[in-house]
Amino acid sequence: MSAALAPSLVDDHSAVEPEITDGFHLVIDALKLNDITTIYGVPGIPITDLGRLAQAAGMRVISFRHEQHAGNAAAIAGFLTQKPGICLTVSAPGFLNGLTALANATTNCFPMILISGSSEREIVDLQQGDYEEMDQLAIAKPLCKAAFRVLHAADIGIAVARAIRAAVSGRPGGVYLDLPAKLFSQTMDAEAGAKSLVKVIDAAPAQLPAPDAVKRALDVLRQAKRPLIVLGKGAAYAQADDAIRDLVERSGIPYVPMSMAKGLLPDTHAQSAGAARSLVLKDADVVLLVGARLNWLLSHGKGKTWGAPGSKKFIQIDIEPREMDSNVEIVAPVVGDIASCVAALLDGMGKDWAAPPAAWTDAIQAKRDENLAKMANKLRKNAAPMDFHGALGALKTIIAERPDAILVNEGANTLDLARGIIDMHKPRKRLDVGTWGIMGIGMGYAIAAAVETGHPVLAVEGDSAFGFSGMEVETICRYELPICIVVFNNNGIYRGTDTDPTGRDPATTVFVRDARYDRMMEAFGGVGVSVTTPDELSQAVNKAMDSGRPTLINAVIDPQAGTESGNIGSLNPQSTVRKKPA
Ligand code: ADP
Ligand code: TPW
Ligand code: MG
Repeated sequence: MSAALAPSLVDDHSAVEPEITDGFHLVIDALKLNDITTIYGVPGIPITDLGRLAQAAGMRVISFRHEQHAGNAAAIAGFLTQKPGICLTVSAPGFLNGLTALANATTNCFPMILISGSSEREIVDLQQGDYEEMDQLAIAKPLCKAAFRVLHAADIGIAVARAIRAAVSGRPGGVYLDLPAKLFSQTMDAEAGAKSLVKVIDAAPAQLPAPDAVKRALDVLRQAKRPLIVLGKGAAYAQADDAIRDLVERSGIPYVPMSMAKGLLPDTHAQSAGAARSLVLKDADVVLLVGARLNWLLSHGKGKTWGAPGSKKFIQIDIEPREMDSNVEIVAPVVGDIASCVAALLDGMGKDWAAPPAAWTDAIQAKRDENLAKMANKLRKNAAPMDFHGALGALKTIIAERPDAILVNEGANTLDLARGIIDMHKPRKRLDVGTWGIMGIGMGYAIAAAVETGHPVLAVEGDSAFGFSGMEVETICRYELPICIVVFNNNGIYRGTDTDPTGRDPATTVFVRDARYDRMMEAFGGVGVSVTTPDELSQAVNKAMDSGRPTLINAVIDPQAGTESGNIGSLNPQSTVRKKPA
């Protein structure tokens, strides 16, 4: 070797030193490769650097104040986009905080992935008392669709791919991905690492219904004298909006939307039987369910709600075969994805489909007009303090004028009355407590709705409901999100008038009287307003939505106006025995 070559040999040696990657980078690369661009979470050991590096890699990382709200954000991001929303948490306590959201997502059929750091496997498994020790995989398993743990950096690619596919294929739901601390700093050759990543092809493949099933369904539907279509949030999720509109309009069949399917067709549509719901559920002879389960929200398909026993035939479109016959007999199950099923029905209907008998559609029209007229007067009341109807009348107008705004809604009276009063005009614009009737989704859903869509968000919140996620107003201010929160402040849960019979403490259902929730928003630099009339409310909301600034409006509602448990008082057991106060 000549002396002149020696130095360059040394240089070459450093140039060929293999490039390395590690667990942190592989997780981020795997998500990005699959077009996942946003993470919702709370930092801490062992995932602090993961969030930091993800942000540096151009991902949006939204840091919350509590994991449950980050998890709810991920879940509703999944509903809105058909891509699994990602929630990132620390081990044990952070994981458990996120788990409620994962279970809620699974219950609601929303795709999400909870990625949680976990503690040292060897110590956890021997129960030797590690920092934040917990067997998280075992705990997550019964509460989600699938749960995976990754021990080797080389498996990160395949694990992320499996998690994505599990979340969005078939019936969507929550997936848990357990990443022990040691995994993140494991290194491997960068090229081998890149090759280990997997891009998921066709994550939610079309599932075509069998031709026989489609024919059977059309035969039943054709015989109907009083047909009805029920649209559920599965239909909203499916993003088959045009096909669903065609099905409704070409069949001429009246339809009822479940709460998160409102706006799939505008609530003002001539065929909407939403305002005659009791009548149509009771009197219909054939009911076509599209992405709606016959669970408690539809009285399990039986009982008084559904009229005389045996008076109904159900046709059901759902991607989950086991949903069929879950509560009552389904005479025509159509198993497949909604887009494919609805397209097949449209195909089979042909050009000569006869509209339902006028006796049926006229009766519905009459009932609907009667109910809407009864409601209209109540909505115009401009009194102080407001009742729910007066306040919601103002918000109904605002949503009609701003149909792109997303409405988030939770509470009891605040929920049930808003659902009935506020018409929705576009698909996937109403996000609410869903299948569990869970309180606490408000700020998480509002934040993700703003982040994912860029549209303004109006969150209509009972004062109790708001309290479950209220601290996230800081998150809203920090990210300067266009969210206007209206707290319906009636001093409590259902009503603000209960008292402790012994006179010792506040009653269990009441809060600090005349609280000023608006000041919570001001504390973080947002806009706070307190209003007492529908006119003031209307002005304040319009101003907030024009400006796009984080705003909280404390809407003073008559504490006597609500009813216990809102619309579902019948599910609320009450003792008939009342002993004398101690
Ligand atoms: P709602 O509460 O609005 O009545 P549910 O959550 O009870 O609605 O029902 C939603 C249903 O939609 C679930 O049974 C789910 O399996 C189904 N579903 C979700 N996505 C699809 C899809 N793309 N195609 C077919 N069915 C779907
Ligand atoms: C996680 C039980 C149902 S509705 C509600 C509670 C606590 C609050 C109702 O009061 P709010 O509404 O929001 O002020 P309003 O207009 O009637 O006064 N914990 C969870 N979920 C549920 N559903 C509850 C408790 C509940
Ligand atoms: Mg209240």
